[in-house]
Amino acid sequence: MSPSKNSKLNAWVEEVRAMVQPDKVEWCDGSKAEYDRMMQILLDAGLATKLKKRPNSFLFRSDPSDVARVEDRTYISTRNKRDAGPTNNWTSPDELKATMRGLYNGCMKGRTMYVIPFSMGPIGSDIAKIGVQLTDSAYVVVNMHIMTRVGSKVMDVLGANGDFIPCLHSVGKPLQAGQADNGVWPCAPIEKKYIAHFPEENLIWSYGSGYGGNALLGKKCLALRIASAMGRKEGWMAEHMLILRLTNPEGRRFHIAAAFPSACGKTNLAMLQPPLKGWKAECLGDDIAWMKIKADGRLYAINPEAGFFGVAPGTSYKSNPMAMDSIKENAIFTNCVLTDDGDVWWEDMDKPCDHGIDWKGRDWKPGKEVGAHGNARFTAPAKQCPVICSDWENPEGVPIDIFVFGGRRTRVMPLVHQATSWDHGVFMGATAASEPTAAALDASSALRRDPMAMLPFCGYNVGDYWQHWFEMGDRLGSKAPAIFYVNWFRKSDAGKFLWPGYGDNARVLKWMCQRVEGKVGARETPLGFMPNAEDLDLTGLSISKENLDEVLKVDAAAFKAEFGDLDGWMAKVGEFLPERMKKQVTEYKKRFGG
Ligand code: OXD
Ligand code: MN
Repeated sequence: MSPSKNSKLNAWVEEVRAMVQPDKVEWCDGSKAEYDRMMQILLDAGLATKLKKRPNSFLFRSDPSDVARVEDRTYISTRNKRDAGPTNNWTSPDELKATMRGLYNGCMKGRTMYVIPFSMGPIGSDIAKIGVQLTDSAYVVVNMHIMTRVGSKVMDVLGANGDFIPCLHSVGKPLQAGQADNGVWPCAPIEKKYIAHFPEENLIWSYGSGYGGNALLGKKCLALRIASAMGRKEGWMAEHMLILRLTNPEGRRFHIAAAFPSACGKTNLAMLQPPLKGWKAECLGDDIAWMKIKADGRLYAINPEAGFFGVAPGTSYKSNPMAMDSIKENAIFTNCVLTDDGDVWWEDMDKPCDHGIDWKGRDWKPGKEVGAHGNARFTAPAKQCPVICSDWENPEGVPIDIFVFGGRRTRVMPLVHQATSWDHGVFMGATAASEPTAAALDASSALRRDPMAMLPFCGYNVGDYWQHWFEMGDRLGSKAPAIFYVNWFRKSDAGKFLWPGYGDNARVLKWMCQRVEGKVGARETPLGFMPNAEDLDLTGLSISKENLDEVLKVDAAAFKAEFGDLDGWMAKVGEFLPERMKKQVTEYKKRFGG
């Protein structure tokens, strides 16, 4: 029996039930008892292992074919192809729905269909949105419990007539009578996986994967792809950004929202602890920011998520002690090593591991093959982070002072530069780039452009997205956040990092805050404003003058050599390129004298 009085919800659940034909339907209430019951189901199915060393924590191993987001199988399905734009896969809604209906037909046989009502954002906040996910995966239910706000309170807000975003998900592996998963991660083969978004009707259909962003539909699907398209229509922004509060010794607070592509240390920056006397940093979110202009004309951000779904390899007490402390208990691990004493391990954790079971379930010793998959993950409640900000659930959000963009570049791009205007900042975000691999030292190799770190997440035409950014700037006027671009990853010719990174990145953030206050110097360069060495607080840091000069240098010839790559990127957006972006490109080249 449905506990919901919402007729739209009840009708949709019934329509899906008739199509997917589950053995039963269960409505989730988000309680601890429910979480424990789901975990027991997963333990009984041989999919979860309880960790002896971490209270209430569990390890999962996925199928080796189901380990990451599947960008090639991800669609933005709009009536007109132009509305998905040049950076998204597109198929018409009629065609995609017909294909997917064929797959969904009877796909939950032998399984339970769970109905998960969830809120992205503090329940009842005027920036928050309600979603309802239907899924046949208990693994998804427990992860959604951590990553979103699930349960009865959401149903109260939804009431009889409230609106919600329907999110349909199936692992695509029906069971025959008497068949069980028996320790085998259920999913469908790659050519049957579809992660489909219908932004014109705020609808998500996902089929065939049980992993991360493909399956936890509140995150990338709802909070970025669908929300970005809603934000454009409704005049707000959904961005792939961490949110951080820095407080200076005088007690002034600065809120920073920063966008980096995956694997650029976003979670590390979100939880950074400054080595600077009197400065304090608190985390509000590590992946997504929803931002709205409020009555005072400023841009306010909330973190729509309730947990962290972080990349495990590389996370250590050295790189991110606050993340390590966040996952001491009540955490879910996926595709990590199981150690002999019943804990988890991954590459570049602080202490070595000499024996265990690897992510594929095989006996493992360090050697040629890694023990944890490169995209192994932890799921942990945000409230367990020791430096979570007291305002992280404030329904009003926090006023953003600073936007930061960046990418991973071993060459050319200096440590930091500041936009001279909003439009210039939009250009910086739009042209953000990483080198395709750490080894790509060849100047001719193409850059991977990742505009505002939204390449895989923008739910509409990227040209329209940039226009939306320009228009938000017009509305914000003098109250717009200052915009900066950083690169923590410069290396010497010998392959050594030139800048220490991690907590020392706070020195760069301090310069940004002081720029906002008008308290620190800068020099004007063709890239924008940049610090002189003496403008950065380097107290207690040992960095050679040579390295410092190198990371603060603008190598005009190297930038000019990349004009062709820039033109290629702009040509990709082609006819959809806003006039204001064309103007930025022209001005940028002119500043370099080219
Ligand atoms: C993520 C990603 O998982 O950006 O956050 O890929
Ligand atoms: Mn992300």
